[in-house]
Amino acid sequence: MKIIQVKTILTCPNQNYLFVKILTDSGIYGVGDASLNGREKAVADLIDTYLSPLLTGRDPEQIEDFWQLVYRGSYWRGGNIIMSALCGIDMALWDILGKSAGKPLYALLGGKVRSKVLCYSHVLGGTQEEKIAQAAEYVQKHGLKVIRLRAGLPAANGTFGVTQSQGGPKTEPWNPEQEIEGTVEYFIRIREAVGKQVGIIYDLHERFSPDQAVRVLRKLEGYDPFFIEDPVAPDCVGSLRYVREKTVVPLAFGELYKSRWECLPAITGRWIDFLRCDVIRVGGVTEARKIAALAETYDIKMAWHGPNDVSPITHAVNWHLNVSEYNFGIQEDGATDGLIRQVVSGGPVYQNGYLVMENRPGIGCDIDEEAAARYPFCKAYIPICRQEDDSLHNW
Ligand code: GCO
Ligand code: MG
Repeated sequence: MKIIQVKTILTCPNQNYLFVKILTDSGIYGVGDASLNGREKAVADLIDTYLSPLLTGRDPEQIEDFWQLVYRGSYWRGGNIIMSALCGIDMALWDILGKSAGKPLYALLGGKVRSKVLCYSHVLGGTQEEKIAQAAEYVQKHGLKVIRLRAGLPAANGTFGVTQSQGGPKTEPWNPEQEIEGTVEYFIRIREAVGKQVGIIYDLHERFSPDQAVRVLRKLEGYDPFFIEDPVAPDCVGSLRYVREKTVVPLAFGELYKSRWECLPAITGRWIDFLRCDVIRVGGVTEARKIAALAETYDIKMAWHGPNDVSPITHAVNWHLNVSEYNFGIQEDGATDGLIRQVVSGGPVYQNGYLVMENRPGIGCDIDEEAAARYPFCKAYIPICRQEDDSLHNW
């Protein structure tokens, strides 16, 4: 079998996505997700200009060799643009392998060790009262066992991702002292509303400095968080260790890591309980399974990043990893309903606190190219944060 064409599909069904479709001379094709919120065109250009010519004529089964060719062979290793491009291709190659073997991706990864995937969803709401009502409804009506709260404005419509072309990034305010108080009060109110049995995750979204993060975490210790995500930013590697040493709250980290080497200090130092890498950011299935194996070696559970800004294709890949990896923890289930469902079919479905998926060869998703063309790319930025003195802060 030989690769005859590599297509990039850029589309904006309410939010920009970048897909890769690899066609072979056997008629089998594979699909992958290379979406990088706010920088989609840069990734598409890398694939179209540099990577597609390297793929044409190759045997699609040589997945590891292609991964190494892009990672090491370009000399300039890694980074978000390269790894996202690599991921779109890597996913599509695994999809082809599964389809040609007539097996779902999880079977290629060693087979199922569980039948369904525990998941959590985001409490969005508007006012605090609405959020509390929404959390209670998630649990009582929809059977969610774990819910997620978030520092700052929630990732609701238009706060990240796009509904229309933007001239520049939207600015959100950030006041750390108010946020420390607000975070703790909000967590306690949600705990009272949902009861003791429900897991509560709080994504602090890299917003706090190490000393502020410790203040928040210590105050939350008595309220049993399932885990606290990204209490600090990843730039200064030692900050996570500083926080870890001062609290007993379970910690999750990793959505901004771009390779297994970036994960290493947190894994080998046991600074975290859950590793939350994003399969697109780390270069696809090939790297994801190595990262999961490394984490398993150190008794750390996986909680793959699964926000609203990745497509059902990535949610499906997460699902295949989750059912086949021993050290599964939990899966983030960012909403993938809405217009994207017109473009991508397949992927996991929510069922009473878990994600389940039909048995199909490969990843199990397909792209409707005509539907994608109905929603053309729409330039947009991720928002930014500014403090009261106008200084820029992590969003
Ligand atoms: C999460 C993430 C996302 C990011 C988003 C940025 O935990 O789901 O923090 O909500 O903000 O992926 O594009
Ligand atoms: Mg997060």
